[in-house]
Amino acid sequence: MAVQRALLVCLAATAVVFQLAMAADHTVGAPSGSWDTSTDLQTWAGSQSFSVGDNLIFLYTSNHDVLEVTEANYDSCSTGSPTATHTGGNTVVALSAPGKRYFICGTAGHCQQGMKIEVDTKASAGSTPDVPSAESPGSSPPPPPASSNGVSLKTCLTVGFGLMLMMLFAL
Ligand SMILES: [Cu+2]
Repeated sequence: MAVQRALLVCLAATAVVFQLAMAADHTVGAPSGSWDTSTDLQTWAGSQSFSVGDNLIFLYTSNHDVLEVTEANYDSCSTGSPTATHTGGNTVVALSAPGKRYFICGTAGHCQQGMKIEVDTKASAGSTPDVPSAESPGSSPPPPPASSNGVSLKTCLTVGFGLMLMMLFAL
């Protein structure tokens, strides 16, 4: 019936909002290190699980920078033709798509000393791109639901969040 369907749509919309709010920030090298030559950055990167929607945060001093490079230039520590260059000590890279990305420091010798990370971003846990869906192919959240029923999105999210809390307590 219509009310149940509206509740389900509200729950789904809330789940999307909740998932966006859950996006994680990964500060490179943290908590014990940073984007520098003394941190074991490969071990750090291997300890992380990166998901679409997460952010990669580089904090570094002025003798470093952040170059995004191709896999070949990552392997060879070639700083000549980066696909992106970041400076300034506080660089936030949005991991907006699944796949591998490669970052090295452009200061002479630093990549060879280990200032390089490979980041393998997975599709976010809640998204199942292969499942046929009535929604549009884009990654846009569901349309504001139930407006025809006179229910606002805010009410919908409130109800959806309440339902999620009830489900949590029921476990
Ligand atoms: Cu460096």
